[in-house]
Amino acid sequence: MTIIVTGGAGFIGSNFIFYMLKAHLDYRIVCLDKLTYAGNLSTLAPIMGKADFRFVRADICDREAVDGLFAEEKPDIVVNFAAESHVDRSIEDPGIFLQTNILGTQVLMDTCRKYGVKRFHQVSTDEVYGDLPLDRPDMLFTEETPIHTSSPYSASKAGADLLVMAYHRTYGLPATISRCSNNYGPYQFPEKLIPLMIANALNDKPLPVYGEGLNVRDWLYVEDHCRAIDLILRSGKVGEIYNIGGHNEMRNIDIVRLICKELGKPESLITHVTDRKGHDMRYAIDPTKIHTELGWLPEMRFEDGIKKTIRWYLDNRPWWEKIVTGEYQNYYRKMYGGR
Ligand code: NAD
Ligand code: TDX
Repeated sequence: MTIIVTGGAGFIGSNFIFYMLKAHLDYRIVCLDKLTYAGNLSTLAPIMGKADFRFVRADICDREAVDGLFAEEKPDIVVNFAAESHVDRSIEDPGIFLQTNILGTQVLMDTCRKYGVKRFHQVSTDEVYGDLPLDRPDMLFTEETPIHTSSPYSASKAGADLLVMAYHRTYGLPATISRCSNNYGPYQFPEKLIPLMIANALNDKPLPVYGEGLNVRDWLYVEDHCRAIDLILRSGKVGEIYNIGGHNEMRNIDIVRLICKELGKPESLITHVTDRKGHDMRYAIDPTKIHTELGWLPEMRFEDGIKKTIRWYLDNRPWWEKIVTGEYQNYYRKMYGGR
């Protein structure tokens, strides 16, 4: 079994590769990644040179490179994690989001058709459903919730999802889609809420909470997400969409306070800054379908997962310090300077 994993040098993709190599000793994984600012080859260092793993640097939008790799590897399955993934960056510069997230997905699917790939899995997000009101805890996103996007990022992911379903219906592409809630865990790039707050707190820097910090996200430990995708690949039905989430809604401000507490840092580091444009209020996934049809349930409790994640950032300082002392400083100044 050969699986091409795109975007495998990023946060969830790398965790997925580690998970799959451990769970299936007879699988071969080929990682295709462009190594944008978010891709990090050092993450994959422990498996580089292993017989069941290969890394190839390429852009999913590069038809020739993608075709060449498929011709060589004849993959059974393609799992597409490759994406521009940060909402704030999409607000600053949407173009690359449309390019990679939509057109890159098209290139992958065209190539899957050409080589008769048995499964194309698109890793999507709950953000395609838009947001939910804070005062309606009974409302959750199901697979039937209409697409209703807020940011260029979520619109680009929704565009890709629509294209995947169109390729399935028109060409019979054996495709599946998963839409997961916010992930946290090791190897997450410190532009996202949890690792950014951990890194800033450890450096005694201000903790920039957008607006009042009352926005709610539904957090899932990254390994639970990886296990769900593995299950969809093995038992999911083609043409189907599966929501993934663990009923773990938290307000941003409460997450930041918890990080302060765990690290023994004062809450006076918390600084309320100008809100994100078009900021989604609340995400909450109804995972009934994947639970009843595939038997998936999250295994990591948030109380344990957040401690484990903080411990990982404490134990792996060189991994994120190399990032935050580089080009990231320009990004940080641009996004947060005078905000
Ligand atoms: P990430 O930004 O950490 O990693 C993205 C990876 O894709 C990087 O390694 C980058 O180099 C690579 N990449 C970007 N453009 C590429 C291109 N044109 N060709 C090849 N590789 C390219 O992202 P992540 O948080 O790991 O998210 C992975 C996927 O999961 C994305 O599709 C995202 O939309 C989705 N998702 C993320 C979350 C979350 O909470 N992080 C939740 C739900 C869904
Ligand atoms: O500095 C910050 N301050 C802050 O208050 C940052 C970076 C974020 N926030 C807020 C904005 C959100 O309400 O925290 C919340 C989480 O923000 P992000 O980590 O940027 O995640 P989000 O916008 O929710 O999107 C994430 O989940 C869905 C991923 O980045 C997406 O790739 C995924 O699809």
